[in-house]
Amino acid sequence: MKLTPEQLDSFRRNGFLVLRAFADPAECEAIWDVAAAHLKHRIEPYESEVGYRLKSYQYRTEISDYRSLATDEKITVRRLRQVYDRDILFKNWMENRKIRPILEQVLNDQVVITLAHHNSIMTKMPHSSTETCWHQDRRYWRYSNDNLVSVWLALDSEYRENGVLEFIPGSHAIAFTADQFDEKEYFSATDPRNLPLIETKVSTDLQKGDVVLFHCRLLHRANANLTDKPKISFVYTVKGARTKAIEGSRSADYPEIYLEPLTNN
Ligand SMILES: O=C(O)CCC(=O)C(=O)O
Repeated sequence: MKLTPEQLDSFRRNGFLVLRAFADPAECEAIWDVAAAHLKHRIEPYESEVGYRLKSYQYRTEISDYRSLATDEKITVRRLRQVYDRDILFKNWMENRKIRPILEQVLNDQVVITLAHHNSIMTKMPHSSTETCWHQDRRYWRYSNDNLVSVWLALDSEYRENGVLEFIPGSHAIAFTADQFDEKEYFSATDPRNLPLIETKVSTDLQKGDVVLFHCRLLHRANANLTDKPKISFVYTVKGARTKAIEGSRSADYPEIYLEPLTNN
């Protein structure tokens, strides 16, 4: 399957693209079941809501050991990390051949899975999850250029009340100055210079099997989950083969999976 010229143009202009009903619902349900078991038993490595808030910018950029080291039974898991190696179902989704020609189009290069960063089951647990503020994923990642795209899979319905992603269209292509971000490099939602841009935010409800592609520099955020049901999503990141992780950074600390090219892009 390939994108139409209009879809490709939309991705390049807006920095994201929604692919409706892309994944098989049965595959989503199977992934949900395995994810739920790993969440129930809190299988490391994972990140807790508390850990997410406390970690510094430097920690997120440099440290590779992401085990939670949690001792508190009541802790809320925010994301399961390193899912590629957890289960064949996760690996199969990340190596899915139907999406590969699309990823080859948006990257205009051979597709490489980066295990260093988004390689996660993202959760929003009822009542105990937190808001994620406006940010670019690229801020903690160290690569030779920006040719990285994340693949978000909705395993069930996602909407405003349970924390669906919101995006600022076109923000991936804007040259911001460092002082428009706070010390953890969140895009300041109180800076008067940022407000007109934030007002252009968009979001769309997602259904089971919908996929969202988004560029690593696209500003995005999400609400806490205010419903009674967990929201569980899958996100992984791919890069073009010509994009290189910077030696000595966390981005270079994990293997990369080079996927067989399926088109001539
Ligand atoms: O679900 C969320 O709260 C935010 C997820 C996110 O920002 C990301 O995966 O980059």
